Amino acid sequence: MRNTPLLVLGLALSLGGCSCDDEVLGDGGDADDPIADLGSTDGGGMDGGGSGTDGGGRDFGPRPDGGGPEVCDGIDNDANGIIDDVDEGGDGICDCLIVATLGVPGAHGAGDVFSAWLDERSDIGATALGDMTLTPELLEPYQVIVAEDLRGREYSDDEVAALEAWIRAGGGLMTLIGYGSPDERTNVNRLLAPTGVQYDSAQILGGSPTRPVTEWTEHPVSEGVTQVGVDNGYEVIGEGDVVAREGGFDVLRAREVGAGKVLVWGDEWITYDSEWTEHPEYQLERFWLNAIKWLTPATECQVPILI
Ligand SMILES: [Ca+2]
Ligand SMILES: [Ca+2]
Ligand SMILES: [Ca+2]
Ligand SMILES: [Ca+2]
Repeated sequence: MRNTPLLVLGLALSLGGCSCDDEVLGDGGDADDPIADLGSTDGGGMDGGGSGTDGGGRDFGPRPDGGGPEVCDGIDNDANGIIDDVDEGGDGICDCLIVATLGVPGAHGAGDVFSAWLDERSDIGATALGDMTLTPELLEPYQVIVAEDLRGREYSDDEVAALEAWIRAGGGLMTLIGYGSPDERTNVNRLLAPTGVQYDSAQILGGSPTRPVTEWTEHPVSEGVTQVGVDNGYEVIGEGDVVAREGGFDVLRAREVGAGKVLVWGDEWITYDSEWTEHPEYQLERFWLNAIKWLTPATECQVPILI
């Protein structure tokens, strides 16, 4: 299975289909899945010490460290130094990963392969937070959050502070841009402001269909990656390490903020079906695997990438 990612992807495409119409804003509250319960009961999704205090859907019953095979319980069961490092399918995404998306998927390309791909690689799948109000309680359960199109939404000071606190406590935030809405850049820059990384104002790197980003610096996120496509993005400026450049523009910056991390990518085409299925010269799946692994806390849910 691990040798046939395209086959698996094809399956994900056909199963995941395109339930992603343009009006996705409205179903941003689509968080009535198990993760919401995890978050609201005790916020203990990332809490290894939660045994006995939860009333939620997960079994946090007492299990001494080193006491057996690794399972998703917030404890390092096999005592190898990594909590919940489970990946039974060997797909490179930790089965215990608690991940969410923010905003709405883009509409310039078809489908939402990214969500379908991610959904089937961890037990819980990706929760779509949509335009929900960001609070410490909402964010606390998640280890990784990917912000997509943030148009139509003005984030308050409290929300910006909640996201910053979540990052500093160990959360991993990845942001995308380039969806073409006038306010998306304002909104994502507002959320990113405390991290020191920002999107510049001029649109860059138009391509047809996409233009490959070909300059990659040594970084965990660039391992095995030589080309990924972009179309009409924005340069990533400010703090952090430049991981990818093209045409004289910085396209990807990575920065550690407190105990957490931010990864700021200057476009959104990496979520569109065409980039996953029509460009064998792009290492898009490897890029996403690297990104999610790097954003995940170093001692939690770290599994090998085998593709
Ligand atoms: Ca372990
Ligand atoms: Ca465990
Ligand atoms: Ca997996
Ligand atoms: Ca774009």
